[in-house]
Amino acid sequence: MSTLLITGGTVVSSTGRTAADVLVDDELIVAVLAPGSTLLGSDLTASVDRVVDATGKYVIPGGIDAHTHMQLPFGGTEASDTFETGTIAAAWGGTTSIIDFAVQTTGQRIETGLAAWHEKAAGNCAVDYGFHQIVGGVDEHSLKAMETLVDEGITSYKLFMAYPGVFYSDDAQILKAMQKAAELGLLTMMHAENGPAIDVLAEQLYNSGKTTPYFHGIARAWQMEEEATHRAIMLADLTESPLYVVHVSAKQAVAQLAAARDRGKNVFGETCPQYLYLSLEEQLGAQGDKTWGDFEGAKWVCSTPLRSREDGHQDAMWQGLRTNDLQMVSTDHCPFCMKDQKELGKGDFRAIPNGIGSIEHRLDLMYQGVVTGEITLERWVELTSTTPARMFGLYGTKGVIAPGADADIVVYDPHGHTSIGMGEGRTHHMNMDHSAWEGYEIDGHVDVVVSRGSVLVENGEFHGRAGHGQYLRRGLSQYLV
Ligand code: DUC
Ligand code: ZN
Ligand code: ZN
Repeated sequence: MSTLLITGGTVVSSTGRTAADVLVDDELIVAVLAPGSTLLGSDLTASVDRVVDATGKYVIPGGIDAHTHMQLPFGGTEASDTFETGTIAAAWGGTTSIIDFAVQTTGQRIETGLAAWHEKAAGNCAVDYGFHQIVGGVDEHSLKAMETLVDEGITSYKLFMAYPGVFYSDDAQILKAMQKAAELGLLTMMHAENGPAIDVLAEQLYNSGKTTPYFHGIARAWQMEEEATHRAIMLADLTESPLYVVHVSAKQAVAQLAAARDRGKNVFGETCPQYLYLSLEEQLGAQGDKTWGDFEGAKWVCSTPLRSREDGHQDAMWQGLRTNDLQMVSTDHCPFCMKDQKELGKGDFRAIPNGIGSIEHRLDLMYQGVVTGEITLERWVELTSTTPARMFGLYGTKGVIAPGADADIVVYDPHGHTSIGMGEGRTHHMNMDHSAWEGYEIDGHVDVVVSRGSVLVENGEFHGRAGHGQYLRRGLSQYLV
């Protein structure tokens, strides 16, 4: 048991900011005190085990990244961050909880896939972790197995309208799964892209000699995302199943979500930093790197794809975050190295493993949106911590600085600076041979990171350990109307 006092900072929540000291006892926040309060003694700093001076800094609830893929077998290889390396990188960036996707591949039992995911994560995480369940084969067995998920602390599951032959579900399967989810109170998460049509377009492009990463973005056209988003919404409406659409990148898909929300539906959307900052033209079409030439764009091959800046998709994502037509920002952290991994798709963009690594930079990249006036300070906290906690049944324990909550706290310095990337003086701890964010400069800095009362990062040093992170048994969503 030890006590920790964070003094002199500005505590920021989703609803406001206030000068306050935060007292931590063992793993929990036990008091949020007015500065100078003598309620618990005239000099609390002398009676606690440790003091963190947060003068001039923000004190925020630890980040929750609700969309990660550690060690995901995908695209003929495996995502390059282990639960250990990925959660250490998360901690560096102020993320103290992740929700990863346990995988049931087609033909496998859900129980087997879930057990394998527990095995990969247990004892290896530096921050707390929970799971969503990917249902990669909707059949009698998996529909039955869904009945056990809530007891396992898994209250959300993901279906794919893309990737035929891998994770894909057809409409009949989606309908059946949503009916079951509605009965059980599970939140349906959807990868909303029309996979069969995309595969045809991709093949046509490839056959006409259009083989570079840029054409990944052309094949996965916005119409494919809008159509699938609309279809998912209609199926969710019919089955009265709450719906959460992951990695939204097309402005037309946001419009579909907004229309459903205007009708009062439990329909939600997440976007990711890559869809706010990066584009089809600048990244997927990149030719700047001497080593990779026009294959450099492979660094940014992910699905849904980066979209055209000319068409205004990035602006629409920021706007959706402001209007709450999009409720959250997760990373879809799914890192692959260029060497031996992305390289698999040299000469054929269809074989490039899909994914970008960003788990370390989400808080910083979103804080830059505060600096540039895209979102407020409070919205920053809401998008990166409070809503993820509410959406996925963790609120009260996570997502808030209040007595009784886990002491997951970040001291963020608005006068600090962060240079992202692999170069000298820059920051990158993910297990990748490149950064998708090389050269990004942030007008702020993650100074101190506390997870359940343990200081993981301080003074530019990592003090955490693999195994500190505990499995999070989640409750039902606390965000539904
Ligand atoms: N999209 C990605 O970019 N990677 C993992 C899976 C997905 O849907
Ligand atoms: Zn997806
Ligand atoms: Zn994903």
